[in-house]
Amino acid sequence: MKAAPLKPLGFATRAIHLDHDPRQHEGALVPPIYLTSTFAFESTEQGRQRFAGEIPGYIYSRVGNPTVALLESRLADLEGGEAALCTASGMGAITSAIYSLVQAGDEIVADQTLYGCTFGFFHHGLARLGVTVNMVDMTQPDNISAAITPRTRLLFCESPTNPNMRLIDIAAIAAIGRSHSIPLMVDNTYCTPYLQRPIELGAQYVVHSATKYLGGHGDLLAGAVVGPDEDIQRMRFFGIKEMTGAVMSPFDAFLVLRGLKTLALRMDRHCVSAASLAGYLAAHPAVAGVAYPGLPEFPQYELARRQMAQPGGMIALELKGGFEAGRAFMDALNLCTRAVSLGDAETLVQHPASMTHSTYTPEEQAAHGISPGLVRLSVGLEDVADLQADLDQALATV
Ligand code: 3LM
Repeated sequence: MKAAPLKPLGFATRAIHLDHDPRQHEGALVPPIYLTSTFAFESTEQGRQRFAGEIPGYIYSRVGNPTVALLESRLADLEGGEAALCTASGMGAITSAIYSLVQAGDEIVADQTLYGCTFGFFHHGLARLGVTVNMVDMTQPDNISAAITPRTRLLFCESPTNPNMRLIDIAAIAAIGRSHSIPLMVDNTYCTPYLQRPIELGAQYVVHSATKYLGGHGDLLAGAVVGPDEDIQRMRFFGIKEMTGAVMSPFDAFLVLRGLKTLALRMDRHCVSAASLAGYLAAHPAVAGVAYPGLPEFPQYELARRQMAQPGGMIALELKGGFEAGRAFMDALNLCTRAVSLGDAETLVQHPASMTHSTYTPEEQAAHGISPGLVRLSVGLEDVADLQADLDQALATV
């Protein structure tokens, strides 16, 4: 299920066409959904050979399915990796991948700010299995070398980080990892391969919550891992098949394939609208601070320009009145929807300290840079004038 890059073709073209030839499917423009759990063998010997890996062919949808395989080949290609594994959710991707790479006694060095359930998995789940995760501020690459020990098996980060928009210099971190023969895994959910390609920057693995921009319509849960073929096969045949069972449904694969067709268009619009709203918010007297990588005053603006094709659709903001003002602002919004998740057509607003990052204790939030007053905005695809009007009337109430 390796990707076959159609290299001279552009990103959007490959996201729409790669590896689907209607002539092989009765002329069907849209790839069919193979909604089947199992696959018939022509003979007992053929079944044995497929199980033994002596011949290619599908066996059972927990280890492979043609609709899911098409999505895997597109995601591998778009991320510039050898192969991909699709999973039931982003957490399914992160757990299935990491269970395949570490064992009791091993260590991981991760950035200090992670999506709440990734933090929970690292801090609580892996700890129970005897795997230690050392969390450091990866915006200072020197911290990584100091945290690496002979037991370190993996470096892990998001960039931008959820929810506070810190950027990690992926190329710099990957180079440190390489000098110790330790691979880097990057959660690329916030950017998608349209805005940032960590493997081209030196990372070994990319993980995604495809629930977000890749799906793009808030109607599914899905995830993916991209990386070297050999490792992806281990994640498939051990991580998913024997550990998590976090397999993607063929129907969800169909929905993500549909989402990919408009990924480039949608990301362009998310970015333009977010840039406009970030500028508006930064100038508003009720706003204490805005973290958006496209603002010239963003502390890592230069890194954003180097590493990301565009600054993305996510904004973190803090109001002058702190937590209480943030709550009043969120409650006053009419068009923007109060909901967790991100990357949908609808603009979503949420309060990380009490929602997505409530897996951190208040003390951990303080130590990991998640401020109690932070409000997160996932800028959607609505008319930006309508969004600004909604933000404006809500800010006027605080
Ligand atoms: C959220 N995030 O609102 P799923 N990696 C990143 C993520 O943001 C997420 C995952 C992995 C949110 C979900 S919070 C209850 C809702 C950077 C999810 C996990 O398993 O597909 O949800 O992905 O920030």
